[in-house]
Amino acid sequence: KRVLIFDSGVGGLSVYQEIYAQLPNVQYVYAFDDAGFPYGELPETELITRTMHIVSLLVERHNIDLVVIACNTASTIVLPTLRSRLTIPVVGVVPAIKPAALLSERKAIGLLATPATVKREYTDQLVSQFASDCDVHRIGSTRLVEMAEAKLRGIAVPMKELSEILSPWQDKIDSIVLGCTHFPLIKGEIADAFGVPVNIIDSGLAIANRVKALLGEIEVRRVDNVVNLTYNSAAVNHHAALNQSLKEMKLEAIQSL
Ligand code: DGN
Repeated sequence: KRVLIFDSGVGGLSVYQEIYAQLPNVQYVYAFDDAGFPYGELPETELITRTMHIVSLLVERHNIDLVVIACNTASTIVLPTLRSRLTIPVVGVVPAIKPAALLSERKAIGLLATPATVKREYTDQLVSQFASDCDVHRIGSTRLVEMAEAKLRGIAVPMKELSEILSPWQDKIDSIVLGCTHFPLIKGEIADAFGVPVNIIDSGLAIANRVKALLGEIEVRRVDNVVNLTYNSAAVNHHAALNQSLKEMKLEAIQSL
């Protein structure tokens, strides 16, 4: 069985790791649109067009059985269109507002995501459906996405800057939702920068469980070699540190579309 995992950058690797931990024998194609990065700042129409184009092309080219849109920014807007266009299951990643609201004792949670995700109507719906009894504070930050990207290229997270970004939440919340797939990659740094104990919740495990359940229902089509690739990745190809990080995650071959 073949699973395509797609994001604008390396964020989807946090989701890939969770899925791989549960399903090590599945073949994975990891693709990221580094030419369109960062998605958190793209107009919605462009985001939809890019995602549709890249995902449809890769599904066909690599005989994909299931797609994971490992990006909250894209999932909160393209899933209906993508599902109507593709015949295979499409799993999306959206902010884990519901578990956070259930876990929060103070009924005060913080949503950390991209500038686009914090403003999405879909996010408002999640909040009113699952966290109507909570104060929900939102921070939309592209800097954090850049920090996660840089970390995988061997650059340490600037802790002072991270603390400043999180400082409006000091004493206000007891749970943080990582509503961007890049952020689990810097979860430890986020916890340290926050300074006081806080629940940190992401969607990775729930997504892995969903993929596992769906794959059980899919008939095996064929088995051959593992293919991994990146989209439009000229810059990435030359990045030794990132290549090393990918290698540690058992993603070896990198090629451009
Ligand atoms: N990793 C993506 C997400 O979960 O929203 C967004 C990253 C980006 O392109 N800004």
